[in-house]
Amino acid sequence: LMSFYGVTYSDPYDDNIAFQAGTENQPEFAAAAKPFRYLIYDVNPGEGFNLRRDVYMRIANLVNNLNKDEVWILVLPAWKKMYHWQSKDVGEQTKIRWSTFFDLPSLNHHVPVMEFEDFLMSLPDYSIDEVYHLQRYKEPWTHWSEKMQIEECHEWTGFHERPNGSYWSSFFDFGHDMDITAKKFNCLSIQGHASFIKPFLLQNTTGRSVFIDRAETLLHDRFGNSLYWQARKSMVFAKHLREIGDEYRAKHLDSTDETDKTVMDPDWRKNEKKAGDAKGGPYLGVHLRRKDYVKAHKKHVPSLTYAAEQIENLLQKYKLKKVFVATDAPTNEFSELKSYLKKYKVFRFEPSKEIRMKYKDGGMAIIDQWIVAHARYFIGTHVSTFSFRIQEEREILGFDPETTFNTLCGDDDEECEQPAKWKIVN
Ligand code: GFB
Repeated sequence: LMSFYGVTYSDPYDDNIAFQAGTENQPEFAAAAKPFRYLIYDVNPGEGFNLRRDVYMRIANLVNNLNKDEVWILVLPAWKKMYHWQSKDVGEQTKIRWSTFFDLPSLNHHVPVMEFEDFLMSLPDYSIDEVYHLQRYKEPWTHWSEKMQIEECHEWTGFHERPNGSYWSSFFDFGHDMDITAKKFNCLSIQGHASFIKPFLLQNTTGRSVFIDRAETLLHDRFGNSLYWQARKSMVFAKHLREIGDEYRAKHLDSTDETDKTVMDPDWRKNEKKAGDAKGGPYLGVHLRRKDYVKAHKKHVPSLTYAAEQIENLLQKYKLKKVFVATDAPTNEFSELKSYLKKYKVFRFEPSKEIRMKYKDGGMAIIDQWIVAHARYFIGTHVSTFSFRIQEEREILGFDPETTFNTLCGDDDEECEQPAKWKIVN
């Protein structure tokens, strides 16, 4: 038996090791004398950083729900190189801990979480009990209903059966230098909300550690309700990244939390801002998504000249002299944009090599999001999840939705549909 926070857990394996490894992240959740279990998940390799943040919320709320019946710990999928993380001079982008990007104690206020690496260290012979690779049903649905069934695998899974019957996979790249396997592997066809899988996990699985692959297949239980926002609020950015962003705001944008009215309690559970509480710094914030979007979303992504025109209109409307641009644009495109806005001060976060080495492309994305989220007025890019996460951040900070849910228009897009206003529910 072991106990923490006054709760006693029976312990068939030695979990003390696990919790020593993640000492700052001990679960605060109560359930008497039950062995706890681990839910590990992964997402389709093709998905980007900001969709992955959305999948975290779905799984966190599944784990939140599971914890009403049993103690489950959410094992955080280590970050590895993605298509968009293209910097070659920042060292290897692999096996990155969540604490590089997010504040673990804050996540832990919502559900018990643990880094994959720490979980591994606690795992007897690096063997995960059960893996379910989620997949869509082959036949298209005419009438949507929730359903699930173990079926043959329809697609490549990345899991390979060994002669001894165990399954090998790369497990967030750790499997390349450690022999990590699963005892049991199945493909599970599923169509449903995240918590639809709860009875299956409670009744049909017996392993202590259960791995759900392609977790993006599961839908949000309830999009936009209070639990959704609790999960979102718990994803507080790591302090070291917020500090870099705050320093930049103060130095270049005359922006501090006191003057902008964006002072937040360090405990997210105490923040219940109302729309309009935040004023924002004296600058316009733009998320200008370029690279693959220029071609992939031709109709909705403006040319640089038209982007500059829209930016200038907003600067005049809001009587601002400075604009901060979060963008994945190459240097020449950014210089071109600047050349169209000579009357104004145009900023972009330009990190030192040291900072880039330390926090990689993911960290730079977060610093950009943090700075741009504090602007007096924000305008983003059509259907970019990068822009969506900024909009949510501004809802949490207490901005008026009118200053948040805006997107740039494409050159020939007369309709220029604006994003839905997903307002915070505290
Ligand atoms: O986050 P993400 O999935 O957003 O992908 P989308 C964009 C990635 O590009 C980020 C970089 O994770 C960053 O690495 N990036 C984009 C930026 N904008 C910025 C920026 O302003 N600042 C910095 N520092 N980095 C998805 C794609 O992109 O769109 C999917 O991931 C797919 O593959 C989908 O193409 C349609 O939602 O914009």
